[in-house]
Amino acid sequence: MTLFPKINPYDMGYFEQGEHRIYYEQSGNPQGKPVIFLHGGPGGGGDENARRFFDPLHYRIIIMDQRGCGRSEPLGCISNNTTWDLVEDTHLLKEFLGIDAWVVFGGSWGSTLAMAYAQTYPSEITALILRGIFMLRDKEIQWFYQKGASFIYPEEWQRYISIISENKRTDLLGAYHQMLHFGTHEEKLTAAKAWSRWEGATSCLNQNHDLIAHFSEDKFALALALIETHYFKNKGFFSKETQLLDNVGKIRHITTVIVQGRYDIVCPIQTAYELHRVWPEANFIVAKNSGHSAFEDEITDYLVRATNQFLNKD
Ligand code: STX
Repeated sequence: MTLFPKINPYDMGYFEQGEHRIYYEQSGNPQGKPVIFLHGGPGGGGDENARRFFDPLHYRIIIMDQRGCGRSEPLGCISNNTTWDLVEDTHLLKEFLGIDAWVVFGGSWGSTLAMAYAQTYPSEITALILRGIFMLRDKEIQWFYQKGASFIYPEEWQRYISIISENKRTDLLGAYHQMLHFGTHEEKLTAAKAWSRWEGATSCLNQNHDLIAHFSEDKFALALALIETHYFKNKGFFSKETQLLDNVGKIRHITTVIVQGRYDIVCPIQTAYELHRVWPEANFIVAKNSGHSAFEDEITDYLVRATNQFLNKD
């Protein structure tokens, strides 16, 4: 299975929450089965390819750009921007659209948010499709931003650390956070591009130059880097780092597919495996020739199979 053809939304709009204007769109079939796409990062935003995981004849496809990113405004705004704000936005959007319950589809940070939302509002969800599991625990942040992934992409790592002075490299997240949130405009932009490139360069098993270029665009890089460092510095605003694992009991009855790349360098399979161990009811699929991205051919195939499969059940 491959992505569905490009389509345009039949409805686009904004809803306001305090200083935030949050973008949403609907495409596909207005009478179809509702699905919400939760994008990654946090701070990655949605784009036109997000629509393409769902059969537009049978799905009502809803995409929301989370606070501060994508087409939402103000871009990069981190005030009143926490996991729990995004959970409420997701819930409010569902109410606003007059939907009782929907399929929730999320990869990477989108999987984190999907689980946080599901554990808060389990009755609002008909099925879950999760990819590249991320639970924002210290060891996951350390692996990707401090030591681990560095051993696999040493040349990209060199670029990532090069903008941080040597005496600050024992805490790269802290140093980036400082530059991004308290630096000059120029420092912010330099830091944002280096931060974002690191993620773009490590997301696919075969380096994807279009993706790296996209991650390096000023606006995209700024939103991603500002919001990610804000969330990671605050440990995802979870009360305890095992919060999502500890609360699997609230969602284990929901039909769930987990798709995980064996060679995911951004969100290593260890995390998905730990989730699977406490949630054996979920269908755990390992894509054995893939990295992190939803656009890895094999991962796209499993994801589209899952969205098709859920059209036949209710
Ligand atoms: N961030 C993982 C994540 O959620 C640590 C993610 N990785 N890339 C993305 O999200 C985008 C492609 C959405 C930017």
